[in-house]
Amino acid sequence: MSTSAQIGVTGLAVMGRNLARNFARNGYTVAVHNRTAARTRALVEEFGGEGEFVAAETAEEFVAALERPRRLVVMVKAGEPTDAVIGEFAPLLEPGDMIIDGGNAHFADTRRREAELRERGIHFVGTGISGGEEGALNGPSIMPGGSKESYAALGPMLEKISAKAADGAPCVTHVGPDGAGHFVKMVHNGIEYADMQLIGEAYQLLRDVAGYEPARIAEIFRTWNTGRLDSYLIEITAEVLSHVDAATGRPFVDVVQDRAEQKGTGRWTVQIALDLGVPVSGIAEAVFARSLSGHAALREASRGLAGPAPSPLDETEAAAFADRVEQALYASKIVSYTQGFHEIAAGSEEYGWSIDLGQVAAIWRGGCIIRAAFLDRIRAAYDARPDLPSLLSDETFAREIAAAQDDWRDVLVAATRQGVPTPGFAAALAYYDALRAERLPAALTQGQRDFFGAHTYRRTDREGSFHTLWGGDRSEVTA
Ligand code: NBP
Repeated sequence: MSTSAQIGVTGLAVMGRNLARNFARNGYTVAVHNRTAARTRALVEEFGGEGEFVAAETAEEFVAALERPRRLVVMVKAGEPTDAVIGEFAPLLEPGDMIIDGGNAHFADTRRREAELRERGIHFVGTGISGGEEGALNGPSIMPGGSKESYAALGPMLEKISAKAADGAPCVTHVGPDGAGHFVKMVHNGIEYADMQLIGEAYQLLRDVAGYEPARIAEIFRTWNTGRLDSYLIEITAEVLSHVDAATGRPFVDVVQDRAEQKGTGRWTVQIALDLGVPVSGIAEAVFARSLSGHAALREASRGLAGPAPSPLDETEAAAFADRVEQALYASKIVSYTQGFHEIAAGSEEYGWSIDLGQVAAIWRGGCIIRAAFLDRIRAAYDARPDLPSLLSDETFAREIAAAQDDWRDVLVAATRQGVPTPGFAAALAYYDALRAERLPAALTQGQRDFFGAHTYRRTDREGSFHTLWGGDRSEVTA
């Protein structure tokens, strides 16, 4: 066996196979390996003509095929399979070699694995990869963590196989040490949940309030896709909505069960946000909305509950309403990204990752599921002011929300009057209003907590902690 392969991929299901082909198509010699060897043989038989592959049946053969320092990409099911594969390969590696985990690992697992392997001199590069199977083959957005040295040896190869943004920049950057890459991938997926929920709410409003059919709504999404909402998710929404079911002749969206799954990274984004104390209400509502949709029995039992009488719009009103929905969708989207970037900033602070938020926006511009023209403007906002407290503090975004807010509020009024659930739009507006509020009822909360639990409070006019003797003469004491 020659030691000629510049990179190896183990785990050749849909993602690993396509990633291996992507490396090979870009001129690299790729060692390929899979637990079940039949997959390895199938890859070489089917796609061997696309480039140079070295098929390895055993772990030893695979490692021996790699030039040093070895670059070994693991694309297996996240969780125990990843630990099993690391356990199998690490003893065969030498200091300076790299294990690149491209699966959807939890960043805490990545931190643990990185620390363990660092002890043995092996670089563990937890890498978020977005774009699904098509992206893996033709250019994903890649979010590698790990050491700077590993990026020096690996970065140029990742830059070659990654998606390219409209300005030609590769959609990959060294996100930060240890688990930073997987953390950013997790939040990417959380934002993806929120984006999809907001688009779903816009669709439901156009259907139930404006009274439009799916084909017409598809046209509206196509129009929106030529403006500031230009994005992969809006584009595919139009495709899905215009698709007609061949068996029934009905709109495809009407024959699909309305139950969505929520698992993995979307849920983790919310769990970690709770741990970090970051309000990601839009992402949380998206996870909860999917969860609610899946409670079939509960929904069935609740179907007869009272709702408002329908009040159809005429053609002119419906068209005006559709324009307002675009405003509400755009404003809510800004809030989702604001929340997601806040979580990344908080994670970066907590774990000392020094993540460049502008770079994160930049590498999401191509290849990944949330790719959008809009991300270029987020990049510009952080580039202009790296210490931006929030995207809402950026002048351009603030101005756009100011222009959208009346319509945003009107859409929520209409949704509420007509009984259309819009938890994403509503959470986004509540977040916006809470952030800009002069005073929040948290002062009352603190008073209640001091009353029942002597939890103390701080005053607006003096330093220190105070407690009121609620059960006594209600005088105030210093706590
Ligand atoms: P899967 O997540 O379905 O995993 C299948 C692969 O894991 C096969 O190669 C299988 O080998 C291998 N494997 C398992 Br399962 N247990 C193993 C073990 N104990 N030891 C060795 N190998 C084991 O594949 P995928 O959908 O290609 O995804 C790969 C990774 O990429 C996952 O972490 C996924 O979350 C992530 N990801 C997927 C997407 C996507 O769009 N699908 C996007 C982004 C990231 P076998 O052939 O011998 O059973």
